[in-house]
Amino acid sequence: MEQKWTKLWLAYPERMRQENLEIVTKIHASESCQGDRLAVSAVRELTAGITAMGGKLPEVIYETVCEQCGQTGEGIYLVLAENANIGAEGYRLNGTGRSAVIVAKDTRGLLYGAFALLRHMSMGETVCEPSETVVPVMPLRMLNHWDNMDGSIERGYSGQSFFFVQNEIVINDRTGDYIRYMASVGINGIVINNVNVRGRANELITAELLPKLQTLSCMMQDYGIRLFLSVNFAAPIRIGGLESADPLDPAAIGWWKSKIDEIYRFVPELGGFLIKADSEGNHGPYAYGRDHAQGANMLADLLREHGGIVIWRCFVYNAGQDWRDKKTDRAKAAYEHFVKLDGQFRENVILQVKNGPMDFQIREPISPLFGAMKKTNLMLEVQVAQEYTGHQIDLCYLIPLYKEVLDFQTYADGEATVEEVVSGAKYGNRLCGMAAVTNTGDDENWTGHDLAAANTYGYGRLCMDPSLSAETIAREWIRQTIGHDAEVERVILDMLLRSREIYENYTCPLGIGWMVTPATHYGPSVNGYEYDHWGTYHRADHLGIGVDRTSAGTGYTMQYNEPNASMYEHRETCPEELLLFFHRVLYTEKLKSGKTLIQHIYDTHFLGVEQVKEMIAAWKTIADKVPERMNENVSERLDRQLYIAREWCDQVNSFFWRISGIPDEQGRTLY
Ligand code: GCV
Repeated sequence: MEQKWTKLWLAYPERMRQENLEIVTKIHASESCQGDRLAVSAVRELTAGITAMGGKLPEVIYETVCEQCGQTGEGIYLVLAENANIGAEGYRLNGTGRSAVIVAKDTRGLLYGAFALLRHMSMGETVCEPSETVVPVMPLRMLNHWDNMDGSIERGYSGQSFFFVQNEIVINDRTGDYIRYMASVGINGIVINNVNVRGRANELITAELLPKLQTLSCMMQDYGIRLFLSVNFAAPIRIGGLESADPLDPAAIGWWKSKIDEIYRFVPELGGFLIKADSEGNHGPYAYGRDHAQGANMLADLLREHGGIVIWRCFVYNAGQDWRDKKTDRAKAAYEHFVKLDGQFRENVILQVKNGPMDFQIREPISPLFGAMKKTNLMLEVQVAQEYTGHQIDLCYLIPLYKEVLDFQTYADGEATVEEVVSGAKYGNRLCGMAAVTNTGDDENWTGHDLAAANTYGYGRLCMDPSLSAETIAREWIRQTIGHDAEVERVILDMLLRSREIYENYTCPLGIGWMVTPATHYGPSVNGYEYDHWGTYHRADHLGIGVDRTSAGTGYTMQYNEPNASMYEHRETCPEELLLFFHRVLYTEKLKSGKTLIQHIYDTHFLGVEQVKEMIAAWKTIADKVPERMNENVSERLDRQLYIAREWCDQVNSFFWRISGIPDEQGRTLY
């Protein structure tokens, strides 16, 4: 039966270089690899990849091999050397003329090395070329699915869930492929269900559904991935029949203890729980006058004996703000809820912090929590799903945004970038890393927009090695997914690398965010959130726009360490792309470019539309060089992007013209 889903970057069309064909006929693997589930996966992947790329089914020989064997022998060597001088999960890959040697001290490293070799081959290199030592930088490299058990996906833009259909867990060949694809870019933890645990999802931790989770967990374990579950803090009430989920109530604790023991009897390798508490209607410790540390620690104590962890989200805010209130600031919420608890969380608790203080807008400052929680395990949460960045209809390559976040200097205890904090480099902790709200669904191409898969791929690659540039990652993805045509690569690379700026140009100016259609979060609605209770305001009037978050305003700037606090505090030193996030600015004030604010808004919006037209024209030049299905998909998405870009441009520009009365200097049509 024909496969109904694409193979993403593991497509391996026949493109093996001639010199490789002669070499990759044998795989020599350490004897100790035999029977090891990860090593077996490494061999299976190499065998399948080589065969698909045009080689013959390679012979697999388990024998005594060492790093030096490759000097004289021929073929691929998988060397498991417990004393190798390589970090955990890492590998060394060397081409030595007639061989490629992968050395690791654990079999997960061998698996990553095998995928790396396949990547190089698929990109058109010879097996003798690669020479690299890679140790994953982020200890935890996680994906968060917001999949519901009825099959829907919260903020999903690529079809329905492939984990859940009609309130049942689905495990099939597609699940297996998904696991392979994610492991190939280094993912080592997957939360399969939505952080908003509703309906049937409450029952995931019951004896009825746990056996299937065990099957899924086993499949993931074969590829070095641990299964995690989102659980409802109110589970003792919802499924336990108790009256309270108070984290200090012995009855609730007792219920959780036997529940967690039961879960681990079925799924001994479960990674642990992801929890959204006291936010957006979810139950949490506040209901009992307890704090987040008390809530998280109660579960952590019970999970510890099973090797499990608690990942506790910091996306906590009061969603009931009065828009007239100019002192309360949602941006300050996470810091206010959590910094006072620094040092109080157990060792097996990680706090998961969204990249910005608001909610995955196209431009936000970096959350000040990364510079403030020095005695707590932290994890960075980014969104690969394009909730506010175009729903995988508009092209928006997000790796540059993630890199900005990782590179941000927090000045915690002197100096520490976000990368250093969440990789554990700064404080020497291992329970930390990155999590991404993923963008996959059961669409044939997995991600709605074919090119949105570059974000899925890139996220994993970045977790493995944040020093990779956005360009390198994009090139890798293009070569493996689409092919080696230089012109195709040039055009798509250019589209990807410009796409975030283009999206920003025609949407929300200078960090203000939130001009999206309420609820759906697609397309423009300048005032959609302005008089609502979500704490998301632009405060535009006839004179100017922006939120004063300085010490004279909401005081948000004070949550940063110096010199960041001062940098944001002053209009002159505030990075211009974030100007309206931090300052209220008059339309007539000049920006660094010499343009007035209002003219900047007009110009960037008109420009954004032109840039989408340029992308369409560029795509047309390569349309017949990419697979037909991909061309149809991307062409259709680009047309829809142009439509919505025009809507954005005309609505935003007309809004500002009407409210300010200031005409466009270039006399373009405003409505
Ligand atoms: C899963 C935003 C989204 C919600 C999401 C929430 C969260 O508010 O719009 O859909 O809920 O973030 O991250 O928990």
